[in-house]
Amino acid sequence: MALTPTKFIWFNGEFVPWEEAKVHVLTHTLHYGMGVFEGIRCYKTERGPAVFRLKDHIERLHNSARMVGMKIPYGIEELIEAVKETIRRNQIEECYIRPIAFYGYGVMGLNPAGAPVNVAIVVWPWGTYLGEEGLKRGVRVKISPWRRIHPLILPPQAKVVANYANSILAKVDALSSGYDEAILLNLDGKIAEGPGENVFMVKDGVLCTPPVSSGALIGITRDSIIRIARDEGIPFEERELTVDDLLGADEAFFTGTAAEVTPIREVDGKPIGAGVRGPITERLQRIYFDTVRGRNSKYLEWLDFVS
Ligand code: PPE
Repeated sequence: MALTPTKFIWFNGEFVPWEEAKVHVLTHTLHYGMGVFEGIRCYKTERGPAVFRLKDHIERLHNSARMVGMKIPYGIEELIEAVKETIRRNQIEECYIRPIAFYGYGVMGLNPAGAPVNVAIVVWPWGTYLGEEGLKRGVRVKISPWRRIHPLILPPQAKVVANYANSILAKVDALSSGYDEAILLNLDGKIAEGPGENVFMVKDGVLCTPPVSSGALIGITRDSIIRIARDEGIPFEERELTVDDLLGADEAFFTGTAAEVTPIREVDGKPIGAGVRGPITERLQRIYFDTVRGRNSKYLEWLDFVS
């Protein structure tokens, strides 16, 4: 997706002009993929820009780093403030936020010891991830020939840069086969998640999503949807799901910061339910958008107002 630059990038505690936030070609993470990142959204609300679940995202960034032995030289509170300041400096009302911690220039070879841990926070306007049309009508997905990384190989619960090589293979394969998105199965053939989204389905009024043990990231949107569904009295189960379960579902959808709540209307060319956005999906989607845009007073604690 093409980028729309903003003015300033927070880079190791300083604001630098967008064009000047550069790294050396011997940046360790560029070669070996060991880095951690987050994806966060800030929405325009009546009370000004608000970041959705900012603390949860920054905590997950720190957890991801801890899981792979990387030491982020900035604390949680410091990074929360840095994100808000980056939004203020760029005078932007609605944006995607990408904090990344990576090993910089200084050593080569696999051992990152001695390489500086660099942190950057970038914000830019980012529209719908799977298209405006996708939000309304749903997307067409392909079950990927690539399996989700197994926890014995790389940690799926951490947002590690290297994990996304797996996601890119699945995404590009799905797009080149004429689909909008992929779903990856784990090594046991159970549904894990999308390349950058968690998966939900509805069967006979029951909302289901695979457990983290199936290889899914503990999505913050996933968690928000589970909480909203519970509050709405929608029965919910976390259980292992097969492709067969999904094909037999009445409704299915993706969740993610970038993807928000996107209905899935087709899997491997077969319609899910009526092949349109289902009623429970639509209801959860509506509540989610009202929540992130500050129109739902019930979940105000999830919003971090910037100004
Ligand atoms: N699984 C994966 C693998 C994943 O990357 C994401 C977020 C999710 C699930 C959903 O998690 P959450 O955002 O906390 O609800 N993917 C990010 C990156 C997307 C990208 O293309 O870059 C995102 O949505 O920001």
